[in-house]
Amino acid sequence: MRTQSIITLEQFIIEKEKSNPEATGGFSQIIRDLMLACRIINREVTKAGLVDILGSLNATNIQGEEVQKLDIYAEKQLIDALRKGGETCAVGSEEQEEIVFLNPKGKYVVLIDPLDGSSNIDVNGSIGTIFSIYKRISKGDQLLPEDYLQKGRNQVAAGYILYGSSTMLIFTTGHGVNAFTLDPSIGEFLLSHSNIRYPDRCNIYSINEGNYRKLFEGVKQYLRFIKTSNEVKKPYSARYVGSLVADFHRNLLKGGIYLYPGTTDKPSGKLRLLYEGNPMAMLAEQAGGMATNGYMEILDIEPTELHQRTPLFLGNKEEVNMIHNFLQVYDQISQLVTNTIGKEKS
Ligand code: P6P
Repeated sequence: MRTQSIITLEQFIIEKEKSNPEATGGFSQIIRDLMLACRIINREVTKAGLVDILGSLNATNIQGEEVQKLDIYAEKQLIDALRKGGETCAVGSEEQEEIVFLNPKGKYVVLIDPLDGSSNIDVNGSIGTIFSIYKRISKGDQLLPEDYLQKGRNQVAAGYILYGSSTMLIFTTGHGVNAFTLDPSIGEFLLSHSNIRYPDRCNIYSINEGNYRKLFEGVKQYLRFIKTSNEVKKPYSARYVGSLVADFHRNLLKGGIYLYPGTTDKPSGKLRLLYEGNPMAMLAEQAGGMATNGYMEILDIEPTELHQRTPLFLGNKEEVNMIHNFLQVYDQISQLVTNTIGKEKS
């Protein structure tokens, strides 16, 4: 897992570019653009407690969530860097209701969650930037919905920057998952974990159990099973930071499952498909894991809206399949009950 020789992100990108005969350097430029922005974001995140960058703008974003100043700052850095880099046609962002058109000559479309987990900002919790990169499909000067409403299976790359006890970039281009840790003394991201794979066993479950009463029965029964069944030889640990990037990263390295299911009041759940579900699903699959909405793989969902939500089950493949079994059994039971009641009433 840990590499011996020092390899910088720049060296890694150049090597990958050389090994790809079709590479034009455009994709490499986008990674450089994103990393420039994330270095600047990291600088502000590390001093957020000192500078009056905290506190909300007393504004809410289109999700109806209170916007922290750092959200806006992060998004501006990312969009400015992608615009200057010249390779990005358009950016979709959690903070922007519409797609942001940058350059008709750009060959790529980038979807971002500029600062995921922002409710952790003013409590000094880990937060992250999530990105998802597609090749543009249409050829004309006009961007078309087909360019940014693509299935996650079409992603050319996906990743996140975790602003935690250290600052790390984790990303994949479809050939495994690699992690680069920022060495602040030289300002370089150094390859620190090669070809990350989920451990065989799922040791951790991550869910906001405050939503328990609104969960569907299949998820409730899964949680009861892992917490109380004698069939479970080694107890799970419950870990939930409230930041998808932090919870995903820990579960990837230690073996775990992240659940943000649909609920009785919000059947589509909370998380966004295009800039949370899809990038994390690509990483999970590339690391030998699995990501579904409880019934189908996230990467096969055909998007219809920029900010559409999806239930998310993300982590060890066997654990996700176990959850599917609980969902299927209890969906059948509830259907049976509904049919029986229907017959009795008729
Ligand atoms: P809750 C952050 O707002 C986020 O999108 C994810 O990063 C995180 O896992 C989840 O929502 C937390 O949501 O409802 O548990 O606070």
